[in-house]
Formats: sequence, structure tokens, C-alpha cells
Amino acid sequence: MTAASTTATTVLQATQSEVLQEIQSNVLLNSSLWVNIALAGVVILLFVAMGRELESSRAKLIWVATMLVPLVSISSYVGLASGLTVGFLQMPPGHALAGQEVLSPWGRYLTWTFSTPMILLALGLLADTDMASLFTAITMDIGMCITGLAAALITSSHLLRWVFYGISCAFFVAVLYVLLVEWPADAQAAGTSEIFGTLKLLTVVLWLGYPILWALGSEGLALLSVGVTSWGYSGLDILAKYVFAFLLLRWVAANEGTVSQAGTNIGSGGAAP
Ligand code: RET
Repeated sequence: MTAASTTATTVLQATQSEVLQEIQSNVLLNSSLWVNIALAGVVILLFVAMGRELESSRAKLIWVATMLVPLVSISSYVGLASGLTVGFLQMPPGHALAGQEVLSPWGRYLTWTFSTPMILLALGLLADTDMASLFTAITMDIGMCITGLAAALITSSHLLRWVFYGISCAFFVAVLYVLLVEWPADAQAAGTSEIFGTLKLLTVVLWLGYPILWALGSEGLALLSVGVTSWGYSGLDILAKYVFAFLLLRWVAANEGTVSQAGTNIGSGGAAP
């Protein structure tokens, strides 16, 4: 073994049962995961009931995209609670916990790659935006999640952790631009601006909490413990996913007529001239 390979601990080296033991001995961390699993289960059943009456294919598409949010979430949290997507990382020199093995729930960032595009798909359909704009928001969002994952996983250099964090933030700015500048005008034209405005505000405010928490949490400046960081994400998830999705589905169920009349823009490069 080279010197580098003996000193670098990767997420793959601790066994899953060692990681599971560590998670289960940390009550704060463990409860932050199980509360979300239970909640996602209840929310899935509720959303199935709420979507029963939908008939138009557009309303059903929004419903499926919204349903996928708690479905991805329950899978994500079972992955975390079982230790499958959690590992120990040895933080590089320069990090507040340099040299220590820090528990990293990296599965969160990975599964955001699947859940956040569904949130944006549902919002984009609600705003009746065009294909180019929807594609931009979703691909920039995936870029944000993957580079966020890289920022969390890199142990070779403290500087590069923050470089990836910066790249992820740049992707995030593109998502925010679409949400704040492009889609409100589309929603106005589609007659969905009131509910879109509420959901946009909820999304923008809550999503801003994630990079702040990352920076303050155990993977960034380490001002917060692993358990507190995890509860932070769980709390944001409850609002950004379940409350968001509930408000959206309730509105779609009550306003199916408005939703089914939209749909002129998707599939085109933009609004008809
Ligand atoms: C990271 C760290 C790097 C910089 C940025 C981030 C943003 C994350 C966001 C996550 C939103 C997640 C949601 C999940 C619901 O399933 C990756 C924390 C910008 C905005 C809403």
C-alpha cells in the first residue's frame, strides 16, 4: 500500500454494520431519519387518496411527479437509516475536524438528484413553461446535486471541497433564475400565478436553507454536530417536500379545469408566436 492509500479513509472502508452501530447510538441522528420515514409513508398514502379523482393527463402527470417526491424520500431515508448510504470520511487538513473520521450521510445528496427534479417538473408543468426552460431548470438542478455530492465526498483537499461547493452554488443560481424570473411570467399566462407564487416562495426560501446548512454543518465549517445537521435537513425536507407537495396536489385536485387547459408550451421551444 502507498502512504496515500493507508492514510485516506474512504466511505467504502467502514463496514455497514459499523456505520449502522454509529447511527443507532446517535439518538439525534437516528430520530431525524426515522421521523422522515414514518412521515413519508403517511404522505404517500394521503397523496394516493388525493389523486384518485384526477382525470386529465396533465393533472395526472403533475400528480405522478409530486408522488415521486415522497417515494424517493422514503427510499433515501431507509438507505440512510440502514447505513447503506452513510460512511466515515477522514477530513483533510484545513477542515475544522481535520484528521477525524466524520460520519457522512452522502446518500442525501445522491437522492436529491432524483427528488428535486420532480419538484421542478411539477412546478414547471404548473407554470406551463416551455421545454427549453424546463430542461434548463432540471439539468442545472442535477448539476447542483452532483457537485454538492462531490463537495461532501472529497477528502483529498479542503480547498477542493469548497471549490465544488462554489460550483454547486453556481448551478443553484441558474435554478433560482428560472424560478424567480422565467416561470412567474409563464404562470401568469397560464392562470396559475397565485398558487405558483406561493409555491415559488416556499421553494426559494427553503432551498436557500440547504447550502447554508451545508456550510455550517459537519461537512462544511463543522459549527453544527452531525445530529443537528441531519435534523436541519430533515426539517427542511419536511417543509420543502411534504408541505410543498400537499399544497400543490390540493390545488391541482380543486382546479383540474385550469390545469388541463394549459399544456400549449411543453414540447415547443417556447410560447407560440
Ligand atoms: C448543497 C451543497 C452545495 C451547494 C448547494 C447545495 C444545495 C442544495 C439544495 C438542496 C435541495 C434539496 C431538496 C430536497 C428534497 O428532496 C448540495 C447543499 C447550493 C438546494 C429540496
